[in-house]
Amino acid sequence: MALLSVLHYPDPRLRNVARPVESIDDSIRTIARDMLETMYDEGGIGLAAIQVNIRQRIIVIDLSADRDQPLYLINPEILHAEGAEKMQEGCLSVPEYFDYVERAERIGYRYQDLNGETHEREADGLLAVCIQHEIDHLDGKLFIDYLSNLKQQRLRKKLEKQERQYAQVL
Ligand code: GNR
Ligand code: NI
Repeated sequence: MALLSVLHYPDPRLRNVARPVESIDDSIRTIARDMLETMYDEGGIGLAAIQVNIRQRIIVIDLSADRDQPLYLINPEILHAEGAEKMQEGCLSVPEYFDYVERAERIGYRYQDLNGETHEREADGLLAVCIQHEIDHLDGKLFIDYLSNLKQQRLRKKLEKQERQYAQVL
């Protein structure tokens, strides 16, 4: 097992689009387990491969308090989406920033598990929001893309300044 390093906005690599996983083999299972370990280490509830600079359609999620109910979603797709709700979101790639985003309230989704079996499921609440947030990452999108231009500009300036200060102390 290994910890991976998480890219931070405005890193342009977060804009890459991930390609479908063609064969779910040991190398994919290793990536998925390393992603889960990284997500637990960083205290997140989800992580998409693009965030660790891997351009493949792999997502891990765990909403449980005990951090013992991992979901591995390979090649996830939204089949249908209904309703709308606003929820406060955060992102491991946008540290220390939280804001409200409107997303579909209920979704149907399809994915493959680590054995290559295909599943179709329904989700609502936080799981539905999280799956939409993670699939956006695989398409090079971030939750802050939904905010006003003014908010995005302020945030970019703040994080660029933080990165500069961090670079100085290294
Ligand atoms: O840890 C996370 N929390 C979260 C809260 C509300 C909506 C989405 C998320 S996902 C985020 C982890 C992350 O950045 N995944 O890409
Ligand atoms: Ni995120």
